[in-house]
Amino acid sequence: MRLDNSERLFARARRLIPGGVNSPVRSFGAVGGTPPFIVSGSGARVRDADGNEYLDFVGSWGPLVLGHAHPSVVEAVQRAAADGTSFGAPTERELELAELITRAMPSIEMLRLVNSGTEAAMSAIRIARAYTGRSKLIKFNGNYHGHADGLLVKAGSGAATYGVPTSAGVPLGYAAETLVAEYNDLPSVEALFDANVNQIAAVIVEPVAGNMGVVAPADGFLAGLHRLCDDNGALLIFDEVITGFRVAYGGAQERYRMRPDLTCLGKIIGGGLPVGAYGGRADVMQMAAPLGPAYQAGTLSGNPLATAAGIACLQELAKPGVYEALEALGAETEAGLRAAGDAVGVEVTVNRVGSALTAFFAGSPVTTWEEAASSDTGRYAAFFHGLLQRGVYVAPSQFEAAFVSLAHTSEGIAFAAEQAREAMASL
Ligand code: HOZ
Repeated sequence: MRLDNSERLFARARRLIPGGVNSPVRSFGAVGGTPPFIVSGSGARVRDADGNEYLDFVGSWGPLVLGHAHPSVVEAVQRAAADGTSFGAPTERELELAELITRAMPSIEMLRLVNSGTEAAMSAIRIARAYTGRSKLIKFNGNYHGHADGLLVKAGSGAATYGVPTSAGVPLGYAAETLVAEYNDLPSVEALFDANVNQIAAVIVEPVAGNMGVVAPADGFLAGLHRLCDDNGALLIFDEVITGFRVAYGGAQERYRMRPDLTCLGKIIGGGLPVGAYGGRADVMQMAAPLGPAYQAGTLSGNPLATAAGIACLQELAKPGVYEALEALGAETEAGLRAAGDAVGVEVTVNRVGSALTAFFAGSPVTTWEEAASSDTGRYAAFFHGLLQRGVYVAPSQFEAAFVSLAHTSEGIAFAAEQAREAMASL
């Protein structure tokens, strides 16, 4: 496989853009080599600047549940663009998208549209602090909630990939407001509440961890979190940027029958365009300006293109049978990866929730960040390149998820499983 054009583009990009990329994991730092520069995507496939084609399991890191360039989404964006790309004024589409979201997630009584998951998490936390009059926040080791100051503490995803769990440039005072518990470990949360009585505004959690690789919540973990929050006067925030409209139409909160106080959503509700949202209990959301004293604003919030794409995407996802199909395709992918490992005697632990999954190069179950972090990342890097050379594109980091879309087929998944077997055989 030749990457001559991508190499040239990467060299040019590195002169102007830190690491040549606009988001660290894309630089392939964790796996080595040159990232293919993508020129187009259609359905489950992407094509790079050298004409190589890949079966894509990154799906823009989750939002493309319908696959690339889905006709309904493309048409909605084209129509919206013809009517103007930004007004910085209210539009009916914002309302339509808000209605779709609140119908899907009954815990969201009111919401605000923003531009990214980072903004959503940052704003949800501000609202929680305004509502409770408290400043401290509990997050989980290996959970990622975007790159706002104070959230880059023991963050998973790119931060974990590059071994900088807590970013430079975050004032110590901000970081000190963030307390870190262990995912799937209620006693670690209880200990923090006990040590910080009446100081904790909120607990923020990825209900299914996706940014340390996929790790499902243990039985009773999410309900236990809500109980601890209620007992201690704190709010529970679900970061459903990855799981919302992915693991069920109503997200992880539907799948695990939860009703968080606040929810953060991201790219999926824009069909892959830049968008985010935070919402939840009306009494809490009324803290947001102009109703309340917590300020948050944005010219591009509720942008016409993003809302048009989001409405088209959610309408497709609301059709009967969608989540059954995703579940089945996810299960086939899981089975294929397990069979590949078994066939060649490579130990892999495959975690899956619906159509999101991770194959950890670990010989035992992965239920916590510690266990995820003990995976053999060198093996993952070799596996990654083995797949890429064979036309299968997965995340260039052990600590991310693979996503199956409705555009994937059983034949495609069988092909990917065969490539996985060959890639594992040559490890
Ligand atoms: N680590 C991010 C996803 N969990 C990467 C996002 C991106 O590079 O677009």
